[in-house]
Amino acid sequence: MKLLLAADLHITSKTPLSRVDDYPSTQMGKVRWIAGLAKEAACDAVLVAGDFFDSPVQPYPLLAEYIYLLTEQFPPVYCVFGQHDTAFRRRQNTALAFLEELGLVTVAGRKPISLGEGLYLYGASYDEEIPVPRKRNWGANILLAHLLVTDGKLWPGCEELFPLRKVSSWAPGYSLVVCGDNHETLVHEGRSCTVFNPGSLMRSRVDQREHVPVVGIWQSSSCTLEMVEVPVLPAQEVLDFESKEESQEFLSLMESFVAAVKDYDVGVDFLRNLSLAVKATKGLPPLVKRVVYEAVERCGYGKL
Ligand SMILES: [Mn+2]
Repeated sequence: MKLLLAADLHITSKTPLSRVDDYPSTQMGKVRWIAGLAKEAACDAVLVAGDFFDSPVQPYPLLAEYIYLLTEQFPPVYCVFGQHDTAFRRRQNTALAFLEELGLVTVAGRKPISLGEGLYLYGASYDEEIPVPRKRNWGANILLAHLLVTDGKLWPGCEELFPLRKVSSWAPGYSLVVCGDNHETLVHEGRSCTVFNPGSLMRSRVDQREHVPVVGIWQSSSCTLEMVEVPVLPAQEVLDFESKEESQEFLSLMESFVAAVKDYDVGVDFLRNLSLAVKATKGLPPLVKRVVYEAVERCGYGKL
């Protein structure tokens, strides 16, 4: 059996400030390319390790296009929820839950899903516990999880909860662990388990200029992973290196707004405080406003 492995698609209808192209259509092109690869490589299923969508609410036309794509072009798709797929950490009434309702994706969890050929798939969505597999036969168990796997500390003093090389301590009994959340590509092929963190499909910020998006193809009979690069345009053609969002001027404007919000003490409702602070701050640059509003929406809190 062959499985195509991906993560952090972050499907959206919005173009990030740092991109100069039509981001949603570039993104759809990549998802189409993944479907084509799955077909060409004769993959039996596609696994997506969370952050399928960039935010829990998506416009109908975008959903319609992806529904068509999943129905017509994809083999069965298994996934877990990333934090970006949830609203207030809840799954109800989200775009990914909608795809699940339609039967276009299957969400993996504690109960093993038989993929055939003696293979079992378990899942851990964001913030969920990692299931302990029932049987520990070699080559039998796959974990799909949205958790921050790390290869070295992200910052000094950072506690590494899921170190890449110590997978047998946090996910024992699996021969393949596919992770999402960390947008960098990480892979570790240990003696009994391969950990693969595909990384993000898109380069949404200038600091991702070196990132080369990849997907994996897992051959279960030999327990081998092949990484395939997703075709992309050169960073200079799609990323705006002069982007205002990246400029020192913008960062200092943002910092002074954040400092002002800290002094803005009106009640316990954070969103209300934030909204009042935005309105009360005289001369707040429109770009700062836009970034604040988008961040709130992206976190699943709706419109501020
Ligand atoms: Mn993500």
